[in-house]
Amino acid sequence: MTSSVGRVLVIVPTYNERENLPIALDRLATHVPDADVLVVDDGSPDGTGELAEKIAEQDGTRPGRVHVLHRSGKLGLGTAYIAGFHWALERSYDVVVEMDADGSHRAEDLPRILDALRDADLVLGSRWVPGGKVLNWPMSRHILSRGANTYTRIILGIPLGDATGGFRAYRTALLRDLALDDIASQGYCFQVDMAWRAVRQGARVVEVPITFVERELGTSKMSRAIVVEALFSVTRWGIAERSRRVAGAFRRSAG
Ligand SMILES: Nc1nc2c(ncn2[C@@H]2O[C@H](COP(=O)(O)OP(=O)(O)OP(=O)(O)O)[C@@H](O)[C@H]2O)c(=O)[nH]1
Ligand SMILES: [Mg+2]
Repeated sequence: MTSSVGRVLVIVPTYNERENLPIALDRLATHVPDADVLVVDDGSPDGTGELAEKIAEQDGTRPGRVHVLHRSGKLGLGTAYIAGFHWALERSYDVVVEMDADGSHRAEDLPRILDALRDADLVLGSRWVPGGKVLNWPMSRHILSRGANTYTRIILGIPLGDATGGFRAYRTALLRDLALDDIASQGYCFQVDMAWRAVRQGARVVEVPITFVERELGTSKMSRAIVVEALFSVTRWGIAERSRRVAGAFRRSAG
């Protein structure tokens, strides 16, 4: 439960991850035994939520390690994380980690991410910094992810290699400062939105290289709608930011 950065909660959102969840929870127990885990399941038709309950009850590693939050149906990744953030804040965790259940985010990379949080408020597990890797992706996914991150970096003017990635750790003190209930973004857009809010808040954001492994079991929930949402929102935020800067420059030269 406690590490050098304090009490850690790993939030694992799930929708139909029955085959993957037990493996992910085992790997977390091996590599970060002190971290608690909150599975946020959206009424998965394949019974992931019930399986998570069973694991939470029978987990022999440490009583109270695994918790489960059930929601009524598929309400989206962004709101699953926001519900998990509130759960963590109500229980006074010091650190919250976002992690997929599908094996793409490796628990063995988490100790390095948590170490980096000693001098940061937000640590991004990054595929697109030196040392970062992606295994088993077709060229089309490489192009999409790298293109999305280059576009985000240019249009928002933020120096981040991987603002769309979903393996990251926040100090809960930072989460308390971000207006969580204003966030409507989902999918990739949710990740960019959170990073962008953190940067504007003046938070210390650090990137640590990770090895991202494409899922082997279950099915992806990524959709064209998620990519289109991200493209539109990032463009809108970029235009709003530029307008703010231009208006600021005018005010300064007039005053
Ligand atoms: N609770 C909840 N979890 C979700 C929802 N959508 C996706 N997830 C989970 O979020 C994590 C990431 O989803 P993926 O389907 O792997 O999406 P992705 O990683 O963007 O796409 P791939 O790279 O194709 O795997 C997985 O653990 C999913 O089960 C949702 O609406 N609610
Ligand atoms: Mg995935």
